[in-house]
Amino acid sequence: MDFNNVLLNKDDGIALIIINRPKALNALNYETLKELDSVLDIVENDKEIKVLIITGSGEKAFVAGADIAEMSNMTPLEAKKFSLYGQKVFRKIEMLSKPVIAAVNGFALGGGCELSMACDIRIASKNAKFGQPEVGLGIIPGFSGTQRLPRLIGTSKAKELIFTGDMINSDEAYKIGLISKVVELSDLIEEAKKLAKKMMSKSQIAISLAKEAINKGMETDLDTGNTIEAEKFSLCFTTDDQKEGMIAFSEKRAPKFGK
Ligand code: CO8
Repeated sequence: MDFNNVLLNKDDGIALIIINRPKALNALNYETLKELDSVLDIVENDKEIKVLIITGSGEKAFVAGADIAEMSNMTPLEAKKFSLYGQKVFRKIEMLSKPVIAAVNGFALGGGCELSMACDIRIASKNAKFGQPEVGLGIIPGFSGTQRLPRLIGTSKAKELIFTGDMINSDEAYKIGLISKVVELSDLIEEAKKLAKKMMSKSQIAISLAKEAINKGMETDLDTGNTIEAEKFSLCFTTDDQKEGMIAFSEKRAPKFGK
């Protein structure tokens, strides 16, 4: 399938999605969101793909937000539909059965910051900038930024960022726990792939179950979260990976998962 604004590369079990509208700093218009939606289905259904990396094209932007030109004349109903659609696509990323790494290579603003937050892990280049500048446009974050940012960094800092529209650099983003690593731009994709490969040496089923337990647990109370964890834990014992992992340990050899 050919897409206008999204590229999909696949190599050695790792899929790389590149948001590719460099002239608009990779801003998300409706077409790009739709393409991302379709590409995510391809990634989900491709058994060879174990880990997904999402980045932006060029050296300036990851994604500079939702497309302001496209939004400027929306009716309230159209705005609601656009917001709900973006939320749905980002939720698909969050619920993907495979781990997703955001490799943030520049501006991650508004919808771009929200896209990165839907990913499981964020690493960023030194030139990256994060922010939710929507209040400066007379709107609020609409692709789950009001929901995920406070969950990730706490309400005080999230409100400060959303109410001021301030941009922060990757060192600051690292300090507040929004991202887990800062690297040179030239090393960004290699670093993301290194992380992906480390995960690929482990049990993919176990990672997928851990992802579900974490995601669902973060959305509920501790007791319900613990029940979810116990269920997923028990499910591990129905898999060949659990047997292989434990036998390999006792035989003092590396496990061979996914047989
Ligand atoms: N939408 C559309 N076009 C954009 C966007 C954007 N978000 N960001 C940049 N562009 C375009 C510019 O218009 C410009 O196009 P042109 O060359 O045709 O004039 C081109 O990209 C290059 O941008 P600049 O010349 O502005 O580059 P600078 O280096 O001077 O500045 C910035 C870079 C600081 C990133 C600047 O472009 C900027 O502030 N961009 C907008 C950032 C922003 O406000 N993002 C939030 C948008 S709102 C949002 O994301 C809400 C999400 C939820 C939506 C819910 C639906 C209702």
